[in-house]
Amino acid sequence: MVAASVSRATSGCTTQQVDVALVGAGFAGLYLLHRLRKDGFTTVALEEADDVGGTWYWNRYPGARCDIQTIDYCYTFDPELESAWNWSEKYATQPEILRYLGFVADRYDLRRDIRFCTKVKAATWDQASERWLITTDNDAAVSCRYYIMATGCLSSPKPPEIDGVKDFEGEVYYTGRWPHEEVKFAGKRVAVIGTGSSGIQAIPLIAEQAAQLTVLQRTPNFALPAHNGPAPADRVALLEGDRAGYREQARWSGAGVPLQLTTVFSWQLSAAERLERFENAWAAGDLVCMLRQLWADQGVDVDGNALVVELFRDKIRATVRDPEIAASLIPYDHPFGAKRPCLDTNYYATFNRPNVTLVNLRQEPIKSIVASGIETDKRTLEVDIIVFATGFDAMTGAIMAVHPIKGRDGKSLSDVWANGPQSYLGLTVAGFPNLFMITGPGSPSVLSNMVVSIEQHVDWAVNLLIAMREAGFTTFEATKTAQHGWTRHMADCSTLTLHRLANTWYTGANVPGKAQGVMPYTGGVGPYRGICDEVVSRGMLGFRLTGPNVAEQCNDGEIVRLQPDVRLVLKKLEEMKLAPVESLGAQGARDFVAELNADRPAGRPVGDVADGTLPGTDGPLPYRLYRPATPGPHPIVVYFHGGGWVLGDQQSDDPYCRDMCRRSGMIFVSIGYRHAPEHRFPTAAEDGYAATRWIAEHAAELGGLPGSVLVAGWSAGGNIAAVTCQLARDRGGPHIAGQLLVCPVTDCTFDRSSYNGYATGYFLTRSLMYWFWDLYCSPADRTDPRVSPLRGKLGGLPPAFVVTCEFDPLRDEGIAYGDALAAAGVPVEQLKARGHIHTSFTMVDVVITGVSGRVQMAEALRRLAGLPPEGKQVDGSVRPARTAPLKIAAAAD
Ligand code: N01
Repeated sequence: MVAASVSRATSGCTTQQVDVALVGAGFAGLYLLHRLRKDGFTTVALEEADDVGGTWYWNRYPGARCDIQTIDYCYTFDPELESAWNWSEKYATQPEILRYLGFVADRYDLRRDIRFCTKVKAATWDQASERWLITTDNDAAVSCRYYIMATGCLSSPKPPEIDGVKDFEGEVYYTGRWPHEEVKFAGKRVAVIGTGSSGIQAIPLIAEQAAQLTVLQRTPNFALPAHNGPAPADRVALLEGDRAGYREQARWSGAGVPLQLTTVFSWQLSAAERLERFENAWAAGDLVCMLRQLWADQGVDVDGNALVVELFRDKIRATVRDPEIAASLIPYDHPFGAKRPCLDTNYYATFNRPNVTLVNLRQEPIKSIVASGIETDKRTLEVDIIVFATGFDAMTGAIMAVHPIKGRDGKSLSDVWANGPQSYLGLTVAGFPNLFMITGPGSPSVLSNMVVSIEQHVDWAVNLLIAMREAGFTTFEATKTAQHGWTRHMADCSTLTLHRLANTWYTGANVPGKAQGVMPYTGGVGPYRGICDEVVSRGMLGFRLTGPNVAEQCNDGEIVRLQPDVRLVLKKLEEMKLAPVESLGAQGARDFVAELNADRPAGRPVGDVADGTLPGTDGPLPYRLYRPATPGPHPIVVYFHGGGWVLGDQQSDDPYCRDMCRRSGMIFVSIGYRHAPEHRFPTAAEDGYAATRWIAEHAAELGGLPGSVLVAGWSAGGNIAAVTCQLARDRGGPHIAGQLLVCPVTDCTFDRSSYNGYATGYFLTRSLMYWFWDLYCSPADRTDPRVSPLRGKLGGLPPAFVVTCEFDPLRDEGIAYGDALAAAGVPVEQLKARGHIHTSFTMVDVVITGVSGRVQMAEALRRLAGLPPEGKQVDGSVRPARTAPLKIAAAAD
């Protein structure tokens, strides 16, 4: 290890010289200091407080506890440390956690490198020396090669934004800066402002002591009982049975706790089964369990979430005796989990106490604090003590608001982040070389078990520093391309969850004037870890590395270009190491697809599903009809499934047909056209045309609007839909009002760039397409427009909506068809789906990011059918708004 040294800076002050300076001595700072010292870096930690603990040093308010079970909320880097410490409770109190952190500091002799009572005043990058200069309010400045912010996500309390606090003559306390001395509430009239996690933990205990407690609530929150006590025996047994396995599972989980996500959807469960699941989670007293184990759609779909919300409301009504107070405590404005839910002990029951009053600030806002108490616009509440539990300037507050950080060319981080934080991996920022943030904005951080995320960040950052040292590099910096890509990936991830639907500190909405956007990474702890590892395995993708005696290295690029859920699907498939479909033979491939379909999530309910047959050219063809729940008659969409003219049947795109039927409000009739190799070209095309004609002629009998139909299809089905339009035009009908072509096959040329660029690795492969073509169509027939519609005459065809996916071999021929239709004067809209693959839109409820594409497809079908947009009646009036319990669903629509 290189000893830290002290030098004279130009100003004449002594400057401490170290390899690494870090700020903060909480969970992150302590582990960082330990790792850096162990790996031979001279290090100093700067800490404003007079002892270790970070958030657990400052948040000493009554009732403060962790809300992730303590056996999970602790360090795991050293098995000996794990066996040297025993937690006394399922959720440890603040004093116990603080003792633990003190114990860790002593065990690894960390205090000697921590400068306590030292606040950083400024951090400035000096390009010439390639070092950071850190000035402090206490003693020497620090010159370091690397600067690491381990300042926590919730450590900068937000001002209460209420006038007159200074005029108050009583005592004022802030939960985030609680005094070390005991606060005596006995006999006092106390007001608590704020009902987030801090307020909800403190209120029951203050109520037990105070003469009178007034709770001032602006927004009600979801809270579930902690049921504290000893750690649950089953969890302990799991941990003790295989400690390493348990910890590893947490590291690769969604939230940093080894709990499996449920795969059952709400519509697969009866109301009684849903209630049972909810009651089990309620009894478990575990936030992660309640957030992830009820049903698979609870965190991604507003309707699935509304079912949880309703069960919460019942619990509150059952606990709080006064129905008016209960009504005020019921959350109404956000999906469950979109805002951080709370873990409580007797919170709701506290409002049954005679000495507790709830003031609903939505009905009587605070005007100001006055000498005797709090003035609302209805009255003055006279109190002796005011407790502000009003929260934090989260995620960015402690990084940019606390002290100026100036990077390359003197640019300040506050300016760079003026419109919201941008980072690469939530760890680094372009323009700020050699700066790390531990659990910064852009990483899973507050959406995870913080300790698991902290350990991952610390290990990743220190491992990079070691690798750089070995290779002779002295600076690292994220590139703008990489950072831009990460910002886009963050936005893609946030469309997967419901966080964007709530005004919370996750989005910066709690701080007036703060730029808004979902700040934590919502893609999950395990996927995030995988991405960080991939950055390394791809040669530090997105980083520029320099050193005095080595050539600069920069593998520029974006680490994730696929949609997040598509990426996970592909990873899963890769892990399954499946044989290529084309190697299975036609029947083997059909069996395989049937097996895959049997495992997929069930499709959503629609009004009615009916199977039938219709007369084809050589005998009956089966079909499946999906009818909306709304009263008919409805326009009919004739649908052709995908499967390369070889695989699938009228049921094989069942979830897609159900989804589109629900979203468009139209009847979908999926056709069981005949397949190759038994029935080669042009059977599928001719079956498609015959079925369309018959359905158009029998529309009224099927419950449809007579006159015309629409056609739609995916992949080879898109090919049949396109061909059907050409045949209908040339053979005198039926009238087709519009065509929806999703990733269609349109041509027999295989040399377009997408065929080559995405030949393998994106589900549909080039060799599978070759196989399909060979089975369906001889080379001599391939230029026939009945299989290569791009080569046909395109004028006079129905208006089209053409969907293509970025990572699909068929992308370019789909775009070519859309362009050619437009050139021929056909009205065309194209949806080019970024980050998607060939199967994205039919993997309903697996590829959640496909929703917006399907919404656009449904809207397009309605336009093509001459229907008003969803939500508007035919007469132009808007459908009545949904009633209160479905408010969330309405917001998400
Ligand atoms: O802060 P919050 P917190 N006038 O922002 C209200 C973690 N934590 O300290 O929702 C009136 O959640 C505000 O109202 P509104 C945990 O991650 C963990 O409680 O903005 N009211 C809200 O009710 C948590 O989520 C534990 O309308 C005002 C409250 O104050 C995070 O820290 C324990 C107001 C603030 O709630 C933050 O929790 C504690 C105003 N001017 C905290 N300004 C554990 O158990 C704000 N409010 C581990």
